[in-house]
Amino acid sequence: SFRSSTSPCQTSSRALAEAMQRHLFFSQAKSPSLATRHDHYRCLALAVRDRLLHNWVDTAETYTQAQVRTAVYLSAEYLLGPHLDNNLVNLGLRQEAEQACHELGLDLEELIREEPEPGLGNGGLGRLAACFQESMATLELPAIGYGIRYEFGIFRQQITTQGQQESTDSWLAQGNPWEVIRPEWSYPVTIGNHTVIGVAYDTPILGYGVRTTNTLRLWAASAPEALDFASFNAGDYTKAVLHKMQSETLSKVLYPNDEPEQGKRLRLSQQIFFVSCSLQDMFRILRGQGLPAREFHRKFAVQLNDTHPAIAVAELMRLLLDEHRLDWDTAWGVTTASLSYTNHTLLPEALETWGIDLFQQLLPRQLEIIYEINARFLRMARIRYPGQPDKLARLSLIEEGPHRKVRMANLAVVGCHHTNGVAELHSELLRRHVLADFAELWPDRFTNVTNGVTPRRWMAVANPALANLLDDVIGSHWRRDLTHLQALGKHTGDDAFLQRWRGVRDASKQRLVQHIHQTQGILLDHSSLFDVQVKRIHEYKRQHLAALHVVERYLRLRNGEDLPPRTVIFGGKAAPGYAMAKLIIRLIVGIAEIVNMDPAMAGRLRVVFVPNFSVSLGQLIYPAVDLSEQISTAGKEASGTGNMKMALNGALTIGTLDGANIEIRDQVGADNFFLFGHTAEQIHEFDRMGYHPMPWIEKDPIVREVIELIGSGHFSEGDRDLFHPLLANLTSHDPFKVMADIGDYRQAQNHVDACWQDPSRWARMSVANTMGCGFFSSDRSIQEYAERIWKVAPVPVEATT
Ligand code: 26Q
Repeated sequence: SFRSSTSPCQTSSRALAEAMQRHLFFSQAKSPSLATRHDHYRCLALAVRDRLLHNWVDTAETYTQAQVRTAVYLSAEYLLGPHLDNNLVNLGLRQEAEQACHELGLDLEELIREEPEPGLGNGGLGRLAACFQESMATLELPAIGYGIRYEFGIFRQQITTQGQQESTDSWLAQGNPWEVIRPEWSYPVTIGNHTVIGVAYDTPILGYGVRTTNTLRLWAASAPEALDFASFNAGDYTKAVLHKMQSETLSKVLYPNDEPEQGKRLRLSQQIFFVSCSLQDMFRILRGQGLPAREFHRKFAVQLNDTHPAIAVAELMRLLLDEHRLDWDTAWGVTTASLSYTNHTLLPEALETWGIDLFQQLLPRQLEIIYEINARFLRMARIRYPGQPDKLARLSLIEEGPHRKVRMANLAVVGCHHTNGVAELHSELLRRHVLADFAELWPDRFTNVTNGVTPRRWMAVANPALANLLDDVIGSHWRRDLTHLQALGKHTGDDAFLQRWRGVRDASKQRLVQHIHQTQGILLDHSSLFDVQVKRIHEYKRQHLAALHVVERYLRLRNGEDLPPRTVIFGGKAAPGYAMAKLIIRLIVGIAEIVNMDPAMAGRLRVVFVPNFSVSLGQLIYPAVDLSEQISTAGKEASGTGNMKMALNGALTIGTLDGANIEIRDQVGADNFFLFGHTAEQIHEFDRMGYHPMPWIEKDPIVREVIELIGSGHFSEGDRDLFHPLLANLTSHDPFKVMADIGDYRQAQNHVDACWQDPSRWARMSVANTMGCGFFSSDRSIQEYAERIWKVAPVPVEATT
């Protein structure tokens, strides 16, 4: 049968090549002479898909038969990145695919680059969700991820002299071989006086070296009726299709902001849309197992990825009360026993709220339920805190005032059994500041789970040369248990090993040099220090601090100082409505233009802004980083995960005591980390006492010169006004305290230069970074969630089909 012909044991390069040829005819309907590179990519993708279907079907069958407790991840974003290479690695088919392509006269790497990446996320939060899916599968945990199948993902970024230009990301334009539509699983969601239908699209999530293949189920919005026939028959064709268009708008596009915008009706609609579909699907699964609604919490542990799905608290209550007829107390017990919440931010302005009016319009029944939850909660709190109306006002799910609002974080904490932060410092600050009143009320609900990243994508796929070296030196177990990296400790004194290490790193840098040369026409020197900051552009991440330092190096070099050659690489998207972030991009581009043109900078300093930073570009860039810039104002970056990806691949970090930087420094050793800057506590103290940049500037002649040069129009074709808003901010009220940290940053950078001058010392520090990063596997994070929060255990998948 066709099944035995694709069973794993018969998978060989020959069979894979034949399968590709079959798909060219039967799926692409083409002869070889007409086939495009994209056709060949699709043929390989489909051939690989054929080979994972057994595992996928067996996994679903195993979970159904065993009636297992299941982890459910609810996230509005999944920044998956391309599937092909990752799936080949996780299936153990990478070499066969290379050979098969070779036999067909194709280049595997070229085909891998053909895949448009599903950019269904903004940055860290979305990428974390993707790493977590892969780790849950690798750990053989029964799990489902639910989200939205955005037709357009995060916008494509082009960089011109004008700065960032956005265009739409049509990732589905050429079809998607990795998804399966499930029209039989679709659910109605009523929003205001409209009902839309959510249709399931499933994507397989492969564990590494195991049969487990979990499902990521994304909802696409469709209209209950394609046409309003009354309008159609009356000749009003526009009106006839209006409702269909309005419905489909729901899953049309990802919001490109990584902070909430006020009152966007469509965004709230997206949230209830995917949350309601997901919960209805869970009840369908529950029913399929013959379990009653009141057992929901026994079957499912549901993790809320930030407050974007926090409406689940009210929607689950609504379904239990109205559809499944449970009484309030039972329903509340089920809800709070099912849900748990991860917070990803410390910026108070980034806490999500929704105006009562909008809520009332779109979700009147859910609002009624929120009022009832709040009334019962405050009744309890009033007994605990008699005569403390201020405290009760802070705890309330409703923000009072002229425009009353629902506070989604408060709703999440009240409706969940656990709330966690994503790094030690972040969790501590949640308990002490952002959610202090709740932490006092329910100390046991608060916990930390430090983020992690998957070593499969971020080492095995992104850095195969390093993976090979590790296999030779410490064996291959690190892919499943990253703590094995500790074993590198025995080799730090081995010169032959250090030579190979440097060879691997140099090859990665050359690969990046080639890419930047081909795409931007800039030729970089791979032997220079690669100093990299890639992440969303945000004032709190302080790309402008790094930019000011570049200008300082430019001045010092022009003054004849001898500094070791550096290549400074920036990348990242700015939210389209975030003017200051866009101005920071213009500053970097302006600096790059002047520096790269100046003959005096040749061989000493280069500045590059890599456009359209993405998962694929991350895979290319992270292995090539010598110096990882993690320079956020202390107390502002919840965790960071790019910091982990770079250190894991052998970069040294220059960083503040913020987010997971602190834990990275603890793990790799303070001697192998370039620390600078004020602590979160000191920054907090600035805010309490009043922060004034001028005294810092007055005692720092270099920074004055830098600011004057930028203000003179040197980097803006003589335009003295362009950067004024940025400079005015830095010199007056700057909430991110750039001037307070820039002196210490300079000293740390000088120390970087000194260490770089000693290549074997740098190599040993690099090894120490990789070696110490075993803790930052997302497998470890997921194990903590599974054991401490979800109480979900592994279930190995049997071959059943
Ligand atoms: C909310 C409402 C309306 C529109 C947009 C949003 C929105 C969307 C995305 C708000 C926030 C985000 C993304 C936040 C994010 O990526 N946070 C990062 O999460 C990482 C994973 O935990 C951390 O490592 C980073 O420190 C944190 O910034």
